[in-house]
Amino acid sequence: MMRSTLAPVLACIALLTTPAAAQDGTPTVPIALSSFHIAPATIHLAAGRPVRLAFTNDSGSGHDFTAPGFFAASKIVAGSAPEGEVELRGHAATSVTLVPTRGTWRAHCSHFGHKLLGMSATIVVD
Ligand SMILES: [Cu+2]
Repeated sequence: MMRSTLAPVLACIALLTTPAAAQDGTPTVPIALSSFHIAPATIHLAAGRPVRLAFTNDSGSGHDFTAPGFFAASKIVAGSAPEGEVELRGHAATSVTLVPTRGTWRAHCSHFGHKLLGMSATIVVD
């Protein structure tokens, strides 16, 4: 458990301190969380191709991007999504680089009531 929780943290620090990760040719897909919206509502990814999901929280309150099926089916290369969730404090940003598997998954913010207020998205990998 120690290894699986520490390694992504170290990878995340490396991403934050060096711009190299953004220059390695891996395409970046921005995903913006706000109160109460996830944009884009449909996230289209290419199966088997590494992609950097760049999450931003454009609001002052906390939100998360919860997609356990999607993250479980993906090979995470950098960053982390513990228990299928990327948590962002207000105005925070983080990224997860992964290789997605073909399929269609639901994503939402698991904060109380936020999904009902509109914080859901669909991830289409083909
Ligand atoms: Cu939320």
